[in-house]
Amino acid sequence: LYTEKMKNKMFAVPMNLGANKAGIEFGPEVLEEYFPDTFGEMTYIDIEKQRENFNEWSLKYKNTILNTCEKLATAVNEAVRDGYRPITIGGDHSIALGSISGVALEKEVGVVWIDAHGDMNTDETTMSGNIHGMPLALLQGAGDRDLVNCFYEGAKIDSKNVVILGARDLDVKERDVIEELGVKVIPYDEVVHKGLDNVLDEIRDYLKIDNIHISFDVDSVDPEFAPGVSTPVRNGFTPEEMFKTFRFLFKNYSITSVDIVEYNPVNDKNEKTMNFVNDLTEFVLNPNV
Ligand code: 6HN
Ligand code: MN
Ligand code: MN
Ligand code: MN
Repeated sequence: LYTEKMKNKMFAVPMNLGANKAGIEFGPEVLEEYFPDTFGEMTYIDIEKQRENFNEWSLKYKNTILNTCEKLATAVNEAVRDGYRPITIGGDHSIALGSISGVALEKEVGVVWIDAHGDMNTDETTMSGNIHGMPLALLQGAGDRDLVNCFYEGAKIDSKNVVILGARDLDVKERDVIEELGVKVIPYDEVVHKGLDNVLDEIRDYLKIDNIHISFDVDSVDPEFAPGVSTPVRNGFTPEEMFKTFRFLFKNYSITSVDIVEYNPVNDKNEKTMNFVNDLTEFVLNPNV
């Protein structure tokens, strides 16, 4: 086991403005209600709606998202300095701008972004204006200046230390941003063709950095197993593949911090997604690899 046993500290961010869809904001409280043993000790980051909330079409709710991400970054940063592994439960994926900024001030981290999407739009390429489609670009310094400068000025992660795993729905202009920055993308299709074991070995050869932040978007998993998301895309990971991926990452890297985002209880079926998110979080809290 590479990752030392670390104490965990959990944060809950009931944000839905980055997805501009109802339901995701209930994720943390539903998890806490059903699984108090796993989620009973989360520190909630509250979302104060800013007066000029709806800024402009291409950056919906920018002020509120930025403000929330800065609060989350401050809390996460303090946890890292105190020797904890921060686990952030979403909420939509815009909050990764905060969690990763908080970690990155203390430690140089690489990022494994597990997602059906790339989340690498900028305000110039976005077709939705939804900020949850942008955090990975922002963290590399691409996009709106105010958001790029969240918590502290400039880029938080180096593009060569980033892997997007499981993508199968990239926007056309988003692909250009990915290419310009030179981010490695392993589409889910490639996982199927090469086999997960080979793909994981490839990640180990590619990411030459010890500290890794895992940003896990529940929509990376196939909607058959995890329908409770806001932007489902077919042909995704099985839960077994995801456990294997997490086990591999915890075994081979020092996992500084984890996000688990985009769970939307309103869209769930037979509590499948809720149970999966609980099982995965249990692993993260106590990684027996
Ligand atoms: N997520 N690429 C689309 C957009 O609106 O920019 C979808 C983004 C989804 C973001 O799932 O975290
Ligand atoms: Mn995402
Ligand atoms: Mn996604
Ligand atoms: Mn194919």
